[in-house]
Amino acid sequence: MSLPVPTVKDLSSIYSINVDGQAKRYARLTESFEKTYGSKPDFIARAPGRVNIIGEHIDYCGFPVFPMAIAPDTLIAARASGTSRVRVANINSEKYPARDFSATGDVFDIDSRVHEWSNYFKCGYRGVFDYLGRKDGKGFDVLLDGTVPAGSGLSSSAAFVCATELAVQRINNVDLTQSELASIAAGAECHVGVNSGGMDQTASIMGQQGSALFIEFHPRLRATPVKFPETSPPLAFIIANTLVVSDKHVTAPVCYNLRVVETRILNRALHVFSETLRVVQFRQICEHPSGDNVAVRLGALMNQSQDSCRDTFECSCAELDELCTIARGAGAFGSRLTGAGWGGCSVHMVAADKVEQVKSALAEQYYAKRYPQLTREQLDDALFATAPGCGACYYV
Ligand code: NG1
Repeated sequence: MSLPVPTVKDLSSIYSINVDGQAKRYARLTESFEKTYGSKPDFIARAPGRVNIIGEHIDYCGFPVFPMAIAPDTLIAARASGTSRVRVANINSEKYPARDFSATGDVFDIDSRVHEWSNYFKCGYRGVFDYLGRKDGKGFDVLLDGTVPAGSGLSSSAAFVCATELAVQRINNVDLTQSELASIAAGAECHVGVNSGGMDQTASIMGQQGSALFIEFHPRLRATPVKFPETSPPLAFIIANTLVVSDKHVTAPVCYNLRVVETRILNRALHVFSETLRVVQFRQICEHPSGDNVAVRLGALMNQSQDSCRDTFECSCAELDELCTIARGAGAFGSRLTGAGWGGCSVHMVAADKVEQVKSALAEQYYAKRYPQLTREQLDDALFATAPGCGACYYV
């Protein structure tokens, strides 16, 4: 059964750490909204990024994947305006200047040749209305605040598109289910020229606190929460960003979209089938963690996935390989790229008592050498521990 998107009133049901910091962020967003548009927002729509633990470049072939939602997210503060305009602004107005569209006209026109931030808003907007077979949108004002780094493999685009869908449907008094919204969002990025699969959008909408998701696409979209095995010490995850920006939209013809068609070629297909098997094995070990060395066996599957991405699918890069080598050397059970690759982030599975040790090794051997000018804050944004977080919701 697919559920509607929940509405929450308490930030501690969204975030498990730094709830005070998030409360300040939400208050800043509400204040900026009031300054920009003259009154408070009606609600805030929230959709998270995700980290894929295993199952890379197989969602668009229809095979199952194993991601989890994370705390970094896109917030969209929104208010019905009673006009016929859709006004879209971003907290980061220098990088993402404000735009203004007709609610029934040019908001539907997406020029995929232009690299324009508001195109992702239009994808979510158009996705909902195309699905409903309507074009009669109401005017509203939105202000965005995103903390998922763009081009990092943590699905900033899916978080943006999913949060937009939530805002659009609530303003227009529509209440689609989570699986409807995930499916719509999965198809919507084709309007910006990326032939994406459905992993990111499903993880963003259906994420569950404390669980990863085993996502299947056939015979229909289904996300089954799976807990990581209880080990002693418990398992923990670290995300490390190469800081090499990999923009799928810009490089689609020679990277992402090319791989989508290349999966028909035996070379590439070997990755797809072997990776699918690893996803199934990973789930089996999580659900039936009998025998010794559970963490080592899970880690080995992640390491094999990285080898296959590097050698057979050729979507890794020197910086991702280096992060994986350093983390494994410092005690990680498994290390691999996450997301499309060619830059962006890596993910590392470690024992909870090794988190600081692995982070220090990465900080000293990668970031201090390649990016000596990074501030403490920038380093904290690039290298952080993470846990399975909850999916999209409204905050009122
Ligand atoms: P990232 O790089 O996180 O956007 C992309 C695709 C996924 C999946 C992975 C590779 C989009 C929106 N997402 O993820 O569907 O194919 O690459 O496993 O294009």
